[in-house]
Amino acid sequence: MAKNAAQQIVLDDELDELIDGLRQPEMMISPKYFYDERGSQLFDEITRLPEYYPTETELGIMQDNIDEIASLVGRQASLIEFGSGSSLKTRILLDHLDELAAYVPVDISEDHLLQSAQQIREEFPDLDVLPVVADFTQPFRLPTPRVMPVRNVVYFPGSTIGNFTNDGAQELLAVMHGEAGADGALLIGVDLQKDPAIIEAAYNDSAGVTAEFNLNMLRHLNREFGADFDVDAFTHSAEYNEDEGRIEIRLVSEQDQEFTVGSQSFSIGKDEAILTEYSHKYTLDGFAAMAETAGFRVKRVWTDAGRLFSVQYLVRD
Ligand code: SAH
Ligand code: AVI
Repeated sequence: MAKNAAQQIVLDDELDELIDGLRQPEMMISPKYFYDERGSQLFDEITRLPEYYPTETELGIMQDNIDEIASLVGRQASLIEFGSGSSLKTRILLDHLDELAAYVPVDISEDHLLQSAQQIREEFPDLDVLPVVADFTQPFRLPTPRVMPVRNVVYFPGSTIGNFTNDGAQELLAVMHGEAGADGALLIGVDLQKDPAIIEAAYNDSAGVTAEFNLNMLRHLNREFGADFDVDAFTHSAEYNEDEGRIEIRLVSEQDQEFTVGSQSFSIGKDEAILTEYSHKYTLDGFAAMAETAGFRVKRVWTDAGRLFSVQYLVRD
């Protein structure tokens, strides 16, 4: 389909950002490029893997504590979800929240978002579902619900916050602080530090789905940005960096090779890598300090018995 002028400007800006990342001392590509339609499907597959503990654990925490969560959110809130994907955990909220004013799922993966929103509309016919296709790291406009909300509650599950550097996470929390407004809140999933073996297994699954998810980014860039990556000449790597408390995901080049993105050429040597994702794991104190810098106070933390994951309710100071 032909791009309109506004879409072309976004693509040109993204191309500049991609090229800038590949010119860094360590080549890097933003994890937002994982999510074309196939990438969103692969992520859904990841959530069902036996090694990938975050989704099942977060779902359990939500189910165990939904009455308290619902009473904190209160009635007639507008629920604004950042990086909503398939809105899996959201259904627990939609089933229990009182007279929700609107559900606003925000995601960069357009087709996947619109399909998920349509499914939610069918399951919850009385709900005002207002999907927004946007990169939430850039300014975007929120739609106005039919009914005036009592408060805005931003929902950010999955520990997607961990995919940002600490500075990036703080900036994003500050944006959410703004979206929440005076009486609003942030309900957020935050993955916790634990035995590195458990974490490394989650990102090196035996079925190879995470490897496929990582490599699919190159297919996405080949299709959307005229890149010419040889996908078969890269392999997946995921290692836990204990000092930084994060998984670092890379695409490692199997040979000396060249590739182009847009009109720019790049060389990469055998065993050199492109960084594609961080996934930070937090301590409760470390996350609270970061949230406070963005103007939030941690009102309530729920965890599972093994303290693998947390769901937190943050209010504005
Ligand atoms: N919230 C879901 C999905 C998490 S996967 C869950 O907890 O299971 C991360 C989601 O964030 C994907 O759907 C992806 O498309 C979206 N995403 C990643 N970076 C984004 C960005 N910069 N702007 C908007 N959406 C983004
Ligand atoms: C979306 N995000 C929180 C996932 C994570 O665990 O960091 C993305 C992911 N990457 C590899 N596996 C899952």
